[in-house]
Amino acid sequence: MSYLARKKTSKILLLGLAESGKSTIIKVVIEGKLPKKGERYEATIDYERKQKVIAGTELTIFDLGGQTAFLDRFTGELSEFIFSGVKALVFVVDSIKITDISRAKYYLDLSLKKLEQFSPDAKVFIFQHKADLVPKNLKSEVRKTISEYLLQGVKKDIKYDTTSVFSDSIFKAMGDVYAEASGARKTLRPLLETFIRHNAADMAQIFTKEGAPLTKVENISKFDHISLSEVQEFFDAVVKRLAHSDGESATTILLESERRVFFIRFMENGLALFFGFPKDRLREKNEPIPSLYNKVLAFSSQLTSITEG
Ligand SMILES: Nc1nc2c(ncn2[C@@H]2O[C@H](COP(=O)(O)OP(=O)(O)O)[C@@H](O)[C@H]2O)c(=O)[nH]1
Ligand SMILES: [Mg+2]
Repeated sequence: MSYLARKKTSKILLLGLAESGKSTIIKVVIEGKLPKKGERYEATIDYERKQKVIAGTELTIFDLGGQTAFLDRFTGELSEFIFSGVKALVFVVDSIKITDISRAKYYLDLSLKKLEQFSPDAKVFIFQHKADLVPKNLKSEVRKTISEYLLQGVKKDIKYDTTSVFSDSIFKAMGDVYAEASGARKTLRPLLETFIRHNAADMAQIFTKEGAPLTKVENISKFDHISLSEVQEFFDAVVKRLAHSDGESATTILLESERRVFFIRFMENGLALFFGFPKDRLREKNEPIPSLYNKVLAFSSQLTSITEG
């Protein structure tokens, strides 16, 4: 069997009206660029394809141009080509351009119909995007209004997220899409759980190197129980690493806060491992940092060999 025949591939569609934010999401989450405020808008002509390998699966992300003429082609003459073999569809809507909402709903419904026809098992996500532009006191009302409108008459189970490229919401939401489309949730999570069980980690996550989380482990990959300054340190380190990235070699970063030791390991395969160990538990277990370091390295190579298969 040839290498090509063996490689797992998977298709993700990113759809939505023009200027809803699709190309920006790709730039930030897939290409790892920092988002800029007030960037000039450049329309995507027809569609663009981006490739990304996650946990051994090659994902192809289609950024479909949002102009009416393109949308009509995607949902019309090209629909079989576009909607066949899809693992996940992400429909992006603007949180504040409420005048466009009925046109968005029209294309959402049409897309769902085509998806039902050509890829009935695909997962569907709605990103209510540019959530940073909604005033805080209106956030829940806007979410309720837009989600109820968009989901009217929809039978398919849809994951609804409010997102913005100016917070980690877009990374979380895209991480979910990756995990779903690549099957990473099933392969990575048990490994991570085993590691946690055998070691004193109380924080653990596997990210793409741009920062999209791929796993969910109860009580441990939810970062809401640690202080903001600790998370900040982590993300600063990721950003610094990206700035100096040659994209080739693996590196490990060790950070310490008052209460925890953190390891961040960037692997050659484009994933990043993140662990937090509480210092009091390390002392209890008599676990010195060099031995912890070796365990993280061993886990990393185990992960590499599994996701390259
Ligand atoms: N405030 C804000 N603006 C965004 C966000 N995402 C994208 N934009 C802006 O929205 C405009 C359209 O984005 P673009 O990605 O080109 O839209 P597309 O037509 O769907 O590909 C650009 O000016 C972006 O800078 C976001 O999360 N918040
Ligand atoms: Mg675009």
